[in-house]
Amino acid sequence: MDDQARAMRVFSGIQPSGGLTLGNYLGALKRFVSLQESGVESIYCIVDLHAITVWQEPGELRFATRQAAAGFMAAGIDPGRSILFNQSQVSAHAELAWLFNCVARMGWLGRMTQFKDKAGKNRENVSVGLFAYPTLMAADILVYHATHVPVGEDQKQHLELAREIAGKFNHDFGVEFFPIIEPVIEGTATRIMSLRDGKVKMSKSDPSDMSRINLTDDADAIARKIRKAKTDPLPLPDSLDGLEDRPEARNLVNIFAALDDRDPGGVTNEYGGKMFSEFKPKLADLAVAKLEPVTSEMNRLMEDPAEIDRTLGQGAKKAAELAEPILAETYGIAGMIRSR
Ligand code: AQP
Repeated sequence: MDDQARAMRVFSGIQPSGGLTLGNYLGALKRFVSLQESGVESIYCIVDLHAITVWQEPGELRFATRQAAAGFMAAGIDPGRSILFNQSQVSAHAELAWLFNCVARMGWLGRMTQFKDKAGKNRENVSVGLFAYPTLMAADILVYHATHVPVGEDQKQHLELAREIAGKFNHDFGVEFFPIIEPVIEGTATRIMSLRDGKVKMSKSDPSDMSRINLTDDADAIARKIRKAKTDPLPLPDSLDGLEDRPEARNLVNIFAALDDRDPGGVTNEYGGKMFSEFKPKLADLAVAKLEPVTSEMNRLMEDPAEIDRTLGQGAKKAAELAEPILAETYGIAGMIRSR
């Protein structure tokens, strides 16, 4: 491990607001595994407190939390080397989020595009939690003094807000306590798009199951969804320039490249001039070959939910040991008496 890796502490999370998608796998899990393999200290969290900012049926939330944990492990996260837990088991997240609610400004949160998209015209009726989502996210990261946060493109604005919150806290109290975090948004899979509309993100809560590949889909479902994925009637271009204004084609090329760990330009070099009727079956075969081992390992892990719960509990204990001293110091800086 080099000096830079030694100085890094990575934190990232995934919401158990449904089953994991190919977007979560390529945009998050696969990158988490590479960071773990490079020896960086990594903390990964299933953010159940974030998930409940929109209604979750309790039984489904429990199931989705275990399934997300199984997804992390099946993708290659080793709970012996990385910390893996669910957020609500470490109360320091919610406690620091309250302090940050008192640091962040209404105007900052009101500008968040995810809030505007999710609230839509229903602003008066969404939960206060949905509005305050980014302060909890800032707390998730900063309660560990994490330095780097690997995320997809959609989370960039929230991370900028977390930097503002850290900066304002440090400034208001005249300290250099919270680090200024670095978003890590890189690679070809930072924004995997819906299979039905190349202009919207692939999302676990999209009402159309055909818009996404779930990590629980079997080979037939994967092949069917790719076959039916929206495209255009033109052949694939032989360079990336030819993909401008062709969002669906661009998305399928990006998915191919990310699954095959290569550059999208290499994919257009190889498939330039070919029709989608030829490209899609190749993409389906590749997706099945890469995802099938993950899906079957997830299914195996899900056969023993008690073991998953034990793993999450052990992870939460390790996470709390890191978070609690940082939280205690934060309370002290803010002038709160700690007499225990
Ligand atoms: N389509 C995507 N492409 C690339 N990365 C993605 N991520 C999510 N979707 C894509 C990344 O996965 C991590 C976890 O995201 P999340 O599940 O916590 O929240 P999200 O971004 O809001 O994902 P969804 O699927 O859209 O959830 P819902 O539908 O519940 O809102 C993040 O790093 C995210 O960038």
